[in-house]
Amino acid sequence: VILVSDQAAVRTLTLNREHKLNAANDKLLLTLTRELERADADPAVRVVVITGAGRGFCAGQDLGDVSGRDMTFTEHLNHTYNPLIRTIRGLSKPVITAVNGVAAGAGASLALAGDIRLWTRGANLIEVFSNIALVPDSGSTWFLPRLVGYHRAFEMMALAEKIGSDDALRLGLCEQVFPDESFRADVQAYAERLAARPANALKLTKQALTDALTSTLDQALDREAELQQLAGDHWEHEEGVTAFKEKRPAQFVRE
Ligand code: LHQ
Repeated sequence: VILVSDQAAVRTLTLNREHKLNAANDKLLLTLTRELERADADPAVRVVVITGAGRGFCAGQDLGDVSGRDMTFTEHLNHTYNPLIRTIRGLSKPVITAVNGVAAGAGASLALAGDIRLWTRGANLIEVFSNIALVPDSGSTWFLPRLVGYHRAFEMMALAEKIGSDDALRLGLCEQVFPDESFRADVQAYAERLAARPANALKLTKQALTDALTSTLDQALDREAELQQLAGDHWEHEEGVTAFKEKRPAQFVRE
């Protein structure tokens, strides 16, 4: 259900249930979470890409796989989706969601959960939950109002209309849009560019920004002062300053 491939320092995890637009079942969600943890622990990996096989990114919960299940909705979320989203947001390495096609329901939440969101021109996102009279889950209620504000988030959730890549870029739901034809290569090139950046500084930046999303300015200033010490004590910082003085590119990747 998850294809794992490495190229340069980039690990790509591909959701692989193409026939259902990569709709998620428990096995897919638990395997993806485990693979993210493995990537985090692997020193050869500096960036993780999550993408989908075929023409879809992820159509959310597999609706053919919910009837007769022995878990409540709450238990199901706590068992599968919530650990996945927590793992992405807590990963010490940048996670790119490479949205290659439709991202619906919990698949839309997954698309939004990346640190960097790269879309194909033809991709779209639907907060589809209200079509089946459910509440947006897997972090959508947290991510979306922070990106577009309460009112637009409510409208997207209430009407479940498709948001195309032009609107996604304008609304801040993605960082870059690439042509469909060259998408995989463009994502890989972008990921390698990110992989060359100082990994420790990026890890601490992710922590600082994540904490700041739910903190006061005072708390953010304290947190910056604390994390800056960790960044400043790391060899990456010395390398950056030395490279600047020597007028050469910094080398943040050490074998
Ligand atoms: C699918 C699915 C799918 C199964 C397409 N399941 N087969 C919920 C419940 C419980 C606990 C936890 O959390 C959640 C969270 C959620 O994610 S709720 C939201 C669940 N997702 C949906 O409601 C989305 C349903 N799908 C759609 O609305 C459309 O398929 C979209 C808009 C995603 C794509 O539309 P099209 O591009 O027109 O493709 P399609 O509808 O023709 O789908 C292609 C195939 O994929 C088709 O199968 P078939 O055998 O006819 O070719 C679909 O049945 C299948 N598929 N999504 N979620």
